[in-house]
Amino acid sequence: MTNPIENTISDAIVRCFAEKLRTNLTVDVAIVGGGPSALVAAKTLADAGIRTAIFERKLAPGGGTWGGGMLFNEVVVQDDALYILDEFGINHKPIENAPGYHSLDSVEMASGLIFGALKAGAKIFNSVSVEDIVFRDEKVGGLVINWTPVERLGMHVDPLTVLSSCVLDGTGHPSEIIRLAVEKAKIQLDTPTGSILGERPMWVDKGEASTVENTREYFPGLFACGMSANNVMGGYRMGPIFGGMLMSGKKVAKLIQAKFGK
Ligand code: 48F
Repeated sequence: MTNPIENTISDAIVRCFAEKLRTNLTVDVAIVGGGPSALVAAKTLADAGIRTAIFERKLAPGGGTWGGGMLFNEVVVQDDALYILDEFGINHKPIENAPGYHSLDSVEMASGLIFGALKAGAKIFNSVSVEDIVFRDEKVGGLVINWTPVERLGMHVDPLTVLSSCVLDGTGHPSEIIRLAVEKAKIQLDTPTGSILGERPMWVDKGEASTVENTREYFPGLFACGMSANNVMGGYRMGPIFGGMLMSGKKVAKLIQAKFGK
């Protein structure tokens, strides 16, 4: 009997997904969270030939990009970061009364960053939550993952693991992975207290600058970018301006590339 189409579709989906996950159970860089900084990092790393996978809790990657400012779906980017939007082919226009600043459609930015990262060869696993890290011989060695619905429903289901040479925390404001590393692996971070300093309130230009400054390796093999990095180092928040996030993604990718000699 020939296989009915219903079955062929299901078979293809199961086989293709299993192959995608299986070939990404060991990667060079495992990124947690698919916000703007992580997506820029993923494209830059993949362009350099570094095997990169993003694990994103939500169904739609893009993090805090989609909603613009208070659901007005426009965001702002500064001159310095325009070249990154151009690399992704994302449109922008100057703001008349604010020299050096540009506005763009937040939906185009989110979808453009996702598409660019995928096209460069990074893989994205959505609806996957990272619930722990692999920590062997005092080294961060990968991620512990589970389906988001399992996490949300509190189901008692054991996770799977992904091994990687580097882990990048792109989880935004809560710095979830660095927090896990501090609380469960008891690691000393490369910060003044050895722990997470915590985000400070809004101060736009300071926050933008500190997001890039605070983007770095906090423990061998464990990096943070975007708002996660800012939270770890006690930087200021900045709201719907995204140049710092994009430049943070570029910076962390370059730091990781240097580790791989690429
Ligand atoms: O917060 P988020 O957008 O990351 P970002 O690159 O950008 C911050 C800005 O969007 C905005 C801002 C700009 O001025 O302040 O907030 O720092 O995205 C973080 C992503 O990580 C996912 C989360 O669902 C979101 O999409 N995430 C967080 N924790 C986990 C996770 C986890 N444990 N496992 C998987 N994904």
